[in-house]
Amino acid sequence: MTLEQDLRHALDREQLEVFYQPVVHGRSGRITGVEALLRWHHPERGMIPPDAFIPLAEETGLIGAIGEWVLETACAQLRHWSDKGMNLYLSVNISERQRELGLEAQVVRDILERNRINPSQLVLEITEGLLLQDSEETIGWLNGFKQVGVNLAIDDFGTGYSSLSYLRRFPVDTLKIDREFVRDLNTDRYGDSLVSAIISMAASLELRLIAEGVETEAQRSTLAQQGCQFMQGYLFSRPLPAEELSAWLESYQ
Ligand code: G
Ligand code: G
Ligand code: MN
Ligand code: NA
Repeated sequence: MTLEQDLRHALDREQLEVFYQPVVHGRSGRITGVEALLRWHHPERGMIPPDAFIPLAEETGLIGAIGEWVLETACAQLRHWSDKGMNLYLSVNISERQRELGLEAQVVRDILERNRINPSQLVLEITEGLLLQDSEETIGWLNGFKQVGVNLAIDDFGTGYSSLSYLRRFPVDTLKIDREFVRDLNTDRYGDSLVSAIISMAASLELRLIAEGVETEAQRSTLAQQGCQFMQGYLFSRPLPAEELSAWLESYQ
């Protein structure tokens, strides 16, 4: 069997699982939200990370059904956490391909309504590459989500060859600093300067900022000092299955 044939059955054979990684307020350590991250438990190959099958899912169009399943599953989980009194937001990665594959604003609205989730609790993460194309179709697609009341984040910010002017044309609320920049913090002065430039740019554009890949206390404290409010990374928690994250949330603080 090829990986593609296996992927065609992954959904109905219940081999896909959504993991969750907390996003915290860097100064207080308070948890503000979770990012949904897809995993594939392959019967022979073991756990396959998304980088190894999302591109295939995009090429084959399977990302349409898989992406909707992720959104539905993660929203149902958020409802469960809300019922337990936890006030979190949920961030879900979406691919550009999902635009042609039927992920319309109305679909997202239906999923939110079914799970009684307020649209302001959902963030859709898109990659910088999508914005670089700067097409009318993309802008219209994203504006549809904004009209539903959903927030939009740019993932892996800083890795594209961007003209920053696109930030004004797209209805984004949040930037996620790619972990490459966080890794270079405290190593040389250029690393620190780049991050502080991104932080001040986000502040002046009134964008929320999240640093990804925070692994050390030194990185956390430098980011907090420079004014980056929100963080995500192994220092706080790896992405975990829902049950494990529930336990983690209950024991934390
Ligand atoms: O979990 P991990 O760090 O291995 O994820 C790697 C990348 O895979 C993420 O940065 C994200 O862009 C992508 N990814 C994870 N889950 C999903 C998903 O449900 N849909 C899409 N389109 N991409 C995802
Ligand atoms: O959506 P995005 O491409 O940002 O996906 C986040 C990816 O980064 C996930 O695959 C997750 O497993 C990974 N990740 C999350 N926190 C850390 C971290 O602190 N260090 C590293 N190296 N990877 C991380
Ligand atoms: Mn992401
Ligand atoms: Na990403």
